[in-house]
Amino acid sequence: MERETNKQEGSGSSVYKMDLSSFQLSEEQKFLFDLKGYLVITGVFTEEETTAMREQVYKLTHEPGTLSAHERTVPGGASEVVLSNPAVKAALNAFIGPDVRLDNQFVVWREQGMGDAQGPHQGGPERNPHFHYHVADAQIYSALTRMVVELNPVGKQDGGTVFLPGSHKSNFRIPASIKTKREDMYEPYFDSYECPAGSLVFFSENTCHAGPVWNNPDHARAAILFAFNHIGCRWHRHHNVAPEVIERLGPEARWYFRDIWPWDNNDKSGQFGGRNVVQVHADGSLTTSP
Ligand SMILES: O=C(O)CCC(=O)C(=O)O
Repeated sequence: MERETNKQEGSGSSVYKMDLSSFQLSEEQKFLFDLKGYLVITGVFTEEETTAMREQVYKLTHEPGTLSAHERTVPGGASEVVLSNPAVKAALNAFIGPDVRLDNQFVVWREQGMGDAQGPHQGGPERNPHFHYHVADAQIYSALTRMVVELNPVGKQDGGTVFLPGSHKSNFRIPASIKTKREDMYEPYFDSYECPAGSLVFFSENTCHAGPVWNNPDHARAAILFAFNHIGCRWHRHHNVAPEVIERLGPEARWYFRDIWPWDNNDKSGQFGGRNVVQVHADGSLTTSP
């Protein structure tokens, strides 16, 4: 955090400066995300962080009353670490650019036999260009990008999310013969992944994907699914994060909840350089999008 560089003299307040540069994705990781429309990054969170988040997701789905108000939705409580993780920030910077916001979150706890009711969705030129997948000047603009935090191990055929690789930029609509919900979600078209607990899976929402029925009898699929977008764009009507949760977040996590605009024409004083920021006051309180 580099508050000093943006300090406003005499105001006792400073502008929080988000640092997205502490880690960089490799050339191979960016290439694979662009090629296939999804990317798995294994072993991102420590065992301690993963266990705490798994417990939070269990309580959220089974006994929410046992959680304090500030942890009753993600990313409050144990899951706040996700938004400051260097790999998360590096990937969002690589896939959306430096002006990111959190668009939506939900959690899943799927025992054997439970699965997403939806069949394969998205992929191909189905959406308005503002929400589609683009690359310009070596920057990916993936617009609505989903990030899954897997909190239990996932085996190849366990029922992690499956993807139709390359479909985020296919030029034709996906034929119904491929897109139809099927018994076997894996063969021959869809890719699945395996990963240890504490891993991340990123995908463009334009990549045709599905959440198949969970098959593993030994443990549930426990996951947090975030969606991110550019600061000027919103897809979901609700981010589903409780106000009491946002109120308790530190400046780094609060940054993802800036209002939905990239430029302020009325910032005549130039106090914030026209930018959409988080202000940190002398007493530690925060103002989002002042
Ligand atoms: O549940 C899953 O694994 C997939 C989630 C999904 O379909 C989505 O984020 O649109």
